[in-house]
Amino acid sequence: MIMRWFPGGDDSVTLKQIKQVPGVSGVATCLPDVPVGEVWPLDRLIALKEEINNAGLEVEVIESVNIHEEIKKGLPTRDRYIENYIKTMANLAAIGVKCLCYNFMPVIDWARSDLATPLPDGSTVLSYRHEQVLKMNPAKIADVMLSQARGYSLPGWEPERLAAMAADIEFYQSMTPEDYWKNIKYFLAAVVPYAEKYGIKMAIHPDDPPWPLYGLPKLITNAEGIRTFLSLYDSVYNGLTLCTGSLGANPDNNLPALIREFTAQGRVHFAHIRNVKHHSSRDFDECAHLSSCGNLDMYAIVKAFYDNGFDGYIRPDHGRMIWEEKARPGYGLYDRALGVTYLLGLWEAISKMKTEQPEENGVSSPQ
Ligand code: DNO
Repeated sequence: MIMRWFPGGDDSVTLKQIKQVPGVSGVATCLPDVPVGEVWPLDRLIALKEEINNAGLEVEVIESVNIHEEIKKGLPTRDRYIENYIKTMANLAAIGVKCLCYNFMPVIDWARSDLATPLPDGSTVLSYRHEQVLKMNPAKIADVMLSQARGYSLPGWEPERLAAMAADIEFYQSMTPEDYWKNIKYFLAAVVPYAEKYGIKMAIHPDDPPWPLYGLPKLITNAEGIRTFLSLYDSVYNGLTLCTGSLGANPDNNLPALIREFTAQGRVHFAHIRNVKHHSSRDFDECAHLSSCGNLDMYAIVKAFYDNGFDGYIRPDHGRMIWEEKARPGYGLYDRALGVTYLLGLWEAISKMKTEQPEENGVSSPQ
């Protein structure tokens, strides 16, 4: 069990606080200030590892090394960025990283219409209203998201990405899904052999939200898309970040079935586990992790991971903002810590039911 953490003073949550959340052994982290496409310097990674290890935590997971738009667009200039990506992977391997979370979403990483929607209990959450998002142009969404970020960097909404947003969206209008798959395949063919060499499990994050937006190709949105993706390069090192909140935003996705299928294949290396509350098939609020707070059955979800031998990393995903906390939206300490405890509680109960049932039956027999 790990938690996401941003270095360099770009997080309200400290490593010391994370260390005190029972059951958490490490963090998923990144170097948010290195421009997308540049090599992550080894000396900075060594210092980052030292800082995290000194706090008694591990750093085996990176979230994310983002992919330069020219790779996603399939431009001839992509090879330079792919080379840099591989150099970054070598540096990550040098500090012992074992799992690399990334995404292949065109232009926009995750999108929400509001980052502080109040719930009846007075907490606030990230939310998505499809009609509102369609009415806003992407620059407006960027304004909304950045103005609500409380001064923290927003992963996936880096300034250099925003500057080119309108032109990039225009570029993709004529790109077919087939072309986009080809661009993904080209990237995997170049990078996965190095992932194998360096012992780093690649873990793609699904598209969020998992449906088409602004005419952009959205391919990693359901079981079928994931099957196609995995078939592009058949290696255990070409795997998934299975984000229940992203895939679960679409009520058509059967999360436990999807988790069973890909976990049993050994292709899930990182699990982002959170609940969502549907308001329609295209409108949702993020909510507390408990099954009773949203539409996903968290017991069935954790059980699907457990039953299929999941041995990767888990992190709670976005939490609500509670108890007057002022933090990066989705990434406060309190609600994510509650999420950790809940998920570990489910895991313990499920594992004990499996391993202790026969014995317990004997012991508790009235005869
Ligand atoms: C949002 C995150 C995403 C995720 C990336 C992975 O909070 O879930 O930004 O980290 O898509 O590359």
